[in-house]
Amino acid sequence: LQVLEVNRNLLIKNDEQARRNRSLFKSRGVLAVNVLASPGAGKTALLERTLADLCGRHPAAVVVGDLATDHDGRRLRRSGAAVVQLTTGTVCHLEAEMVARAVEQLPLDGLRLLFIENVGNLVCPAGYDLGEGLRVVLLSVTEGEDKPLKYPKIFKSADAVVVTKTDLAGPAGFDAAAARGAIESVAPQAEVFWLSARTGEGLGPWYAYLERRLGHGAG
Ligand SMILES: Nc1nc2c(ncn2[C@@H]2O[C@H](COP(=O)(O)OP(=O)(O)O)[C@@H](O)[C@H]2O)c(=O)[nH]1
Ligand SMILES: [Mg+2]
Repeated sequence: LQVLEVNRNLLIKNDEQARRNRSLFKSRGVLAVNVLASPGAGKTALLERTLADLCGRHPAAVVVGDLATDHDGRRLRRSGAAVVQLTTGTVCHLEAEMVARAVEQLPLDGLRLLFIENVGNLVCPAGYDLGEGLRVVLLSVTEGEDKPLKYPKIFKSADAVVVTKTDLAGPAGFDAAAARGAIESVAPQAEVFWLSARTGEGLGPWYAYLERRLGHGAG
């Protein structure tokens, strides 16, 4: 019972900080995009590609969370975007407070897009609002088409679901119809994109979506 209370209080505190983050992003006209997926689903690869293609038109920055190492931060910095790497130690998700501290390190003037690469997993990050304007959940074809059914909470919270690594669908024996059905049944609210950060297939609709959301007033 004690533990439940602690968790509940932590989540209430997180929600309060998330509200502050959200109003900061809104007042600055920044679209914050929380990117969630299991380890290796292709979060960093998609962000590298997205930054390379959009950064020139829409100034962007990244906050990236991992348990350990600055590998992803260094990969993402090659795009020229400002990047803050958070290492969480044993914490399996990012919290609104961590994002607030990271954002203090970023130049917000003129910024339009803030990508937040969450710690890789489909469980812990689901309950933590970061104050984002868009929540994007990735599903790679190599994970299997049933993951939305097995991890419904995170998919139910998604504004968009991005099926990644479509270039590997054949070798992986990925059943696209089953995946479509699983996403539709668990996350009917989500816009769905199919793409490969490797070949570039399907990136156009993903970029158009981000630009549409930027146009709707960020935050
Ligand atoms: N074939 C293929 N490999 C990809 C694609 N996206 C990512 N990968 C590979 O998948 C592995 C994990 O990618 P990464 O972006 O680090 O995943 P993250 O852990 O979700 O950030 C790396 O070896 C990437 O090169 C893709 O679209 N196609
Ligand atoms: Mg990564």
